[in-house]
Order: sequence, then C-alpha cells, then structure tokens
Amino acid sequence: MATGQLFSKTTQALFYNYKQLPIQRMLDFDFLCGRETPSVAGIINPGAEGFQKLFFGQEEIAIPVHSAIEAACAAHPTADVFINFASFRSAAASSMAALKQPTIRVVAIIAEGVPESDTKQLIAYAKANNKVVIGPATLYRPGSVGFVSKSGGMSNELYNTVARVTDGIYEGIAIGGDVFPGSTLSDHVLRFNNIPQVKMMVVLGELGGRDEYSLVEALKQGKINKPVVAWVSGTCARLFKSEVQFGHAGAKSGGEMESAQAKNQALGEAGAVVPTSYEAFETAIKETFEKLEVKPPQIPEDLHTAIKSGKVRAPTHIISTISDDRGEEPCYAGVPMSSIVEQGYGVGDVISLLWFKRSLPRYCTHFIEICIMLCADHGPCVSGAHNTIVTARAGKDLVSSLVSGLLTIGPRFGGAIDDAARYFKDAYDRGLTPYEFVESMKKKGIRVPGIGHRIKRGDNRDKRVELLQRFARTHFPSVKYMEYAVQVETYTLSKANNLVLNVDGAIGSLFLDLLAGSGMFTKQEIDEIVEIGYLNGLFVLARSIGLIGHTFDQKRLKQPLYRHPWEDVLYTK
Ligand code: Q5B
Repeated sequence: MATGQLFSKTTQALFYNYKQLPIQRMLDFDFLCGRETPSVAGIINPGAEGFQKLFFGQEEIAIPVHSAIEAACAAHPTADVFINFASFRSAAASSMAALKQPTIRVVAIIAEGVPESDTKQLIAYAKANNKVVIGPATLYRPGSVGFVSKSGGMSNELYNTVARVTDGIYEGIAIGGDVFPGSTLSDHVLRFNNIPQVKMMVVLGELGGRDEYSLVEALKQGKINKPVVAWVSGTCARLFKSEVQFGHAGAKSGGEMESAQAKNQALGEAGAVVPTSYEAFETAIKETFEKLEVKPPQIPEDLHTAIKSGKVRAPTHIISTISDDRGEEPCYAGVPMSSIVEQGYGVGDVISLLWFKRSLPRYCTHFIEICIMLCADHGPCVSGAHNTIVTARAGKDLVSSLVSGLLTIGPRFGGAIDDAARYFKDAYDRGLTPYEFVESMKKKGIRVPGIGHRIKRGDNRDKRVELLQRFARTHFPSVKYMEYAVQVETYTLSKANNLVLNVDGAIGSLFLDLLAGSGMFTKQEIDEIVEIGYLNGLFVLARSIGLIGHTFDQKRLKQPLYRHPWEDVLYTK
C-alpha cells in the first residue's frame, strides 16, 4: 500500500460488537465492489466464540467470532482496521484496547457522543503511535462512470449519487474552482472517452469562466462518442440583483456567456444530456446509465424477504401436521395450550392430540394414562433399568443413562406391543382359533408377541395385566381382542406355566379394542396405526419415567463404577 494510503482492495477489518446487519451490509458492499476477500476478517463479540454465517454475494461464509480483542488480533494479524460498533459508553475503552494492539493501524469509531476527554486521549495515543482514529468512512463504489467536477465538495455529493444510480465511479476528478485550473473539464472528458472501462461521463460545471465551452466544442466536433451527462450549477445567480461571487474564485458570472443557464443550453445543444435542474441530475444520470449495456452487480435478495414480497416461491423441506408454535401460543393438533390447561387435560389427552391428532373420549385417555403409570417402572433388574444403572454408575449424564436403558426396548423387552397387536388382530380378524394361531406361529418359528414372561407364571399372574383388563371390561364398549388374547393365553399356559399374557400383550390387544370400539377411527386408520406401530411408544414413554428415576437414584446414592463379579460369569472354552 502506498505511503499515506489508508485502505486498499485487500484491507481487512475486525468488527467489534456483533451487529449482523452492518456486517452484512459491508459484505454486500464488498461484493458490489468486486472484492475477492471479505473486508471483515473476524468479529469480536465479548464473551462469545464460534462462527457467524453471513452472505458474501450468493455464497454463505463463516466468519470467526472471538470473545476478546487480543484473541481476534492474534488470529488475524493482517486485519489492521478495527471497526468499533460499541455504544458511546464503551467505545473509548474498546478503541483504546484496539489501538494498543500492534497489528491495528486504523480504528473507526461508529458511536456518537463519546466523552470528549476520552476522545482526546484516543487521538493523543494514536498520534504518538502513528495510528489513525476515524469516524464513519465515506465509501465509493468502483464502476464505469468517469466523473469530473469543478468542486471537490460537490464531488462527494455526486460520488454518492452516481454510486446509487449506476454501477459506480471509475475515476472522479475535481479540477478545482480557480479561474485557471491545471486541467480542464474537457481534458478529462476526452481522456475518459479513451478509457475502455469508462462507459459514460458525468460533468458538474459551475457558473463563471468558459471552461465548459471547450467541452461543448469537443462534443460538436464529434471527439466524444460516449454519453455525457452534464450540469452547470449556479442557475440561481440570476435571482441576485448584483453579481455574486460563489465559494470558488472562478465562480462568478462575468457575463451572459458565463452564466450557468447559457452553458447548460450550449452543452445540451452540443449533445450532452442536460437536466432541467440540479434535482433532475440524478434521474438523468440514472436514465443514461440504464441505456448502456452495463449491468451493475445485484445483491441477491434474502429468500425470506423475497418470499414475503411474493417474488419467489420455495418448496418447504418439512411437512408437519401435529403442532404449531407460530401463533400467540403453541397448539397441539389445533388445540391451544391455554385450552389444554384450562380444560384440565391430562397426559392422555396430550398423547391423543400429538399421536392420534384428535381428542379421544375420557375413558380412552384414562386408559392411556393407566398404561403409562403401570409401565413406568418394573424394578432395577429388568434390562432397561439395568443398563441405565450401569451407565449412570459409569459417570454418564442423564440423557446417556436414559438412552442406554431405552435402547434395550425391543421384541423381547417392552417392545412387543405393536407385534402383539399385529398378530392378535390378524389372527382374530381371520377367525383363527387360539390353537390354530399359536401352532401356526410355532411352525413359522415365531414366539407369540405378548405371551411369556421371565418371572410371571400361571400361578403368579402379572398384576398390571389384571388391572388393565378390569378397567377395560368396565369402560370399553367392546373387549373382543383382549378376550381373544386371554383364550390364546389359556392355550399357551396349557403348554408351559411361563407363557402368560404379559403387559405388552395386554396393552396390544386392549388398544385394538380402544381403536375399534371408540368409533374415533376408521378401519383404514386402525390398519395404519397398527402397521406403522404406534403402541411401543406407550412403553418407551412410560419406561423413560422409571429410567430417569433410576439415574437420579444412582447419582443420589453416589454409586461407584459398576463391575460385574467374576463369580457371576461362567468362563468356559
Ligand atoms: N416360549 C418374554 O422368555 C420372553 C414364548 C414361547 C411361544 C412365546 C419370551 C418372549 C414374546 C415377547 C414378549 C414382552 C423373552 C415381555 C416385558 C416387560 C416387563 C419385563 C419384566 C417389564 C420370556 C422357554 C420356553 C421355550 C420357548 C417358549 C417363550 N415365550 N413360546 N411364544 N411368546 N415373549 N416380550 O422366560 O420348548 O423350551 O424351547 O420372547 O412378549 O418385557 O418385567 O421382566 O415391565 O419390564 O426367557 O414385564 O416369553 O423363556 O426363552 O427360556 O423360553 O417357552 O420357545 O420353549 P423366557 P425362554 P422350549 S414383557
């Protein structure tokens, strides 16, 4: 970078305080300017670390986020500009911290109202250390407009205008307002005319002198073949009774020829695009640029904004029918939370809404709740609880301990409800006798799901099964599937004393009765529920309660790492 030059096309900054919008605007500006690297190398967000996703043109990029200035400077030693978006209360402290970093050369403070005494200290420190403190910088957009003006002050105004309505400035020159400038407006316009990257010229003259006439001559002689949009300011001079000297030495209308009106007219007649007033200058530049075959780069519109304005449509990636949290309050299957609470809904009702997408009669939801309560736990020795206990004692967290227990739920342990419902329904609907059903299963080598237990026997029945059966016989309109399961049990018990109807079999058969007898489901819906397999969910949900309890229990008891005793293993070759 040349001596004295503050910024180049590769300058990178650290952005202090996470403000998504201004950072995104900077990156959009980079993109428009054709920068190859983003001007923001890193973000400092006190106390937070990670990455922030932002757009660089159409691409998403991840900008590193650092929790402290020192860390950011160490990570990005070539980022020598510090853009401080801290509030006026804290901007001084963070700016000073940045100035003290050897890698930081320029600090730009955005806040207004920083205490003067603090600002003076910053200035003094910056001067002593050959650093620069600046406020918000003026940016320009590089493009294909050659701009020449007499006034330096007005150039800034026009840079902004040109950047807004074209693809930006290729080169901007203020020749100065003296009577005899070193170079003239036409010198630069003729030079621009030979630069291929310059597609049109914008000229801002002013009253006084005859410089604009050299441009008029050049236009008349056909020396300029690119569009020229020109305006000579100072048309208000005629409103004054006597001659007026404007800011520049040369800006006084000596006679009619030097008036802004005369020069504008001459330029227009020579072929320049001359607006009717300064206010119309911007539109004239815009319209002239639009006629060129130059397309300014466009910032891609955010998808959310484009969808909102109806410009685009985008396919959704997820379809959901059971709940919605977009409104004032979340809804389960269309029922708002407040109704669920105010109408005294229970867990059974919530399961009805979220699993079956409908409100079921109270006896159904009560049955669901009984299932949950009865299956919540069955002591520490069953597969699930054992795994959870071992995991908790290995020092694992709640979710790991819970999940390790849940993973044992399957065809042998707790996860036989769906298969029990499938096989009992199929056998009953096909009119198979219990004998035909059990023997056909045996031939296929399949154990009857819902039948058999490790400790329950014909003379030591499962109390849970009895409780469920009693409730159903009292409240369900029909218990045909359950009665069929009982007949199957009678037959299997005749074969072996452990082949009782177990809790999975009781729930599986009774849920078939609930689905068929409640009148709330079509035949097709029942088939779908059985086919998809909703019912193991009851055991998974219920047993989670117990597994969580076992985790807490082990942690409360501060139990050490579990090791299975050698004596309990048969070592054999
Ligand atoms: N035999 C449950 O078996 C168990 C037979 C069968 C025909 C059957 C077994 C089974 C189906 C799956 C099922 C849910 C593995 C159970 C639950 C939750 C729990 C758990 C808790 C809780 C038990 C001995 C003889 C053999 C077998 C024959 C066994 N079952 N024949 N159909 N279903 N059931 N699971 O005691 O001739 O000697 O070769 O797979 O419904 O998980 O509390 O513990 O709340 O946590 O190990 O209640 O029944 O019997 O394998 O030694 O078999 O009976 O073919 O005949 P066992 P085995 P044979 S509830």
